Amino acid sequence: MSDRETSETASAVPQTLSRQLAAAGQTHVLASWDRLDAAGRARLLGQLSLIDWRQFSELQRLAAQTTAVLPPTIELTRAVTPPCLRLGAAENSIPPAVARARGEQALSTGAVGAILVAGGQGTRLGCTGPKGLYRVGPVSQASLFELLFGKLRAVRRRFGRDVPLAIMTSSATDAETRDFLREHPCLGLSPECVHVFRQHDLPAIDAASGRLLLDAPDHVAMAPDGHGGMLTALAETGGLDWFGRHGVEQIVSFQVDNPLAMPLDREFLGYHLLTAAEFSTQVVRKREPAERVGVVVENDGRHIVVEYSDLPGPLAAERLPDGRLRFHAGSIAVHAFTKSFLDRAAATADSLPLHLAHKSVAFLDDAGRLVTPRQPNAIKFERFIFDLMPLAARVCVVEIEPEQGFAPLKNPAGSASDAPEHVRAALVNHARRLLAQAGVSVAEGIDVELDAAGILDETDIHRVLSSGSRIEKPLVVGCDRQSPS
Ligand code: UD2
Repeated sequence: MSDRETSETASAVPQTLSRQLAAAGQTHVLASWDRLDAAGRARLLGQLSLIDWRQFSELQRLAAQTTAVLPPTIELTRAVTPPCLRLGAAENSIPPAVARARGEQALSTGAVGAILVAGGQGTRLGCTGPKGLYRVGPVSQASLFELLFGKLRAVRRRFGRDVPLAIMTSSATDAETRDFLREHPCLGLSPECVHVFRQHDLPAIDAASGRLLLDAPDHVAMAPDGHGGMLTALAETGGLDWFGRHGVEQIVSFQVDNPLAMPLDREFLGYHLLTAAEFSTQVVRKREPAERVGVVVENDGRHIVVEYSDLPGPLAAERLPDGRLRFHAGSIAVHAFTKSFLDRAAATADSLPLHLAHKSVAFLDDAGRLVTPRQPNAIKFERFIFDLMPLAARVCVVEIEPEQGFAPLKNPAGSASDAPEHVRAALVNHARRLLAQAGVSVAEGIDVELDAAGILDETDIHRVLSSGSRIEKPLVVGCDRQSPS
């Protein structure tokens, strides 16, 4: 439906759409049409016009399947955990110093770009706006966005080249993210090196009837199409060409909820480049079956990530004779791709499989009352970017320690794991460890934080604090010479 058609239709449903709704058996979404005002009609039409009606019957077919998820595309019983390089490990086939030098070269020639996925709804955390605005800096109270953008600024300061950043938003986060970046101009990144793009939504489908659900008279229940939506959305908004114009050859991607993420780690980039991988990924050792991380597995040279919700319980719990979990390469969703691989993948982005999740979705009943079901009543659909892994000619898996680069913010305060207090503690511990390596001691019980934009590594710490100094009060260790006590 064209814009013109939409704007002319405050009073009537366009014929094309009427036909599509009738063919799909979804005319019930117009039940309140006669009672809607012009704004409500425009809102509903706007949403309906974004639904891909050719794809809809496929969504219904999938929703009717008895399994909640698609079966993994690999024979798991014969799969193994692939060999991993370990960050900083002397026994790696490529010496860490060599990898690091290669990564530095890539950063200093401006060949690396980044994608930050920030379209999730933060439902578990219980936040309504974009998660990126959540303030988690233990001393600075900086938001996730500030902490993560800071890392790119630190790289620019060291290597003199911008890292072009594409940020993926969704219907749930787009407006507020854009407002925030306008009010705080790109958080110090060069505006021409920031590309904000929005992923698509997919409708939720009533599990029993296969029908669309309305959660308001003028609103269909829909949800972002998963971080795999980045490929289509990036290509559609010219993002891949934009990276190309900036001279980007390698693209890292990372999630907004992990302030310790180190997608631009030089050694990681070096392994990615020196192994000529099309897809590299960081993992942490998964220790308990219930940890909510996908696992990287390999079978006959093919790598895939099996999401935690897709891994059968007995397989998740299986252990090797040495006590490690059989599937222990826990994905933390920090990836590196060659740009040419993403270009190739974008041409067939629709072929990323749809993952299904049974969710509880509020809906209007036949009497127009809003019902919030306690049990899952609907199917939601998502695509995952890591499903590109089996398409890559070569994959490189790099294990890091969680203390170095994984502190996800998922749950509200007071939860057993991944809550704000755990993330803050992880940031403090990280700062303490790096400060100790730089010969700076910190008094017991004192919170310290490394300024994300100011401190890339030990060298930067020495620019502001000399070895042998001691921190006696809460401090954000930053770029200016500081008084520690
Ligand atoms: C994700 C991974 C899991 C593990 C874990 C580490 C998936 C499917 N699972 O689990 O294997 O790596 O993270 O923390 O990736 N997002 C979007 N658009 C969407 C959906 C999500 O941008 O439509 C973003 C979201 O903002 C967040 C990230 O993707 O940054 C992860 O989403 P999640 O919180 O739903 O994934 P989670 O924690 O179940």
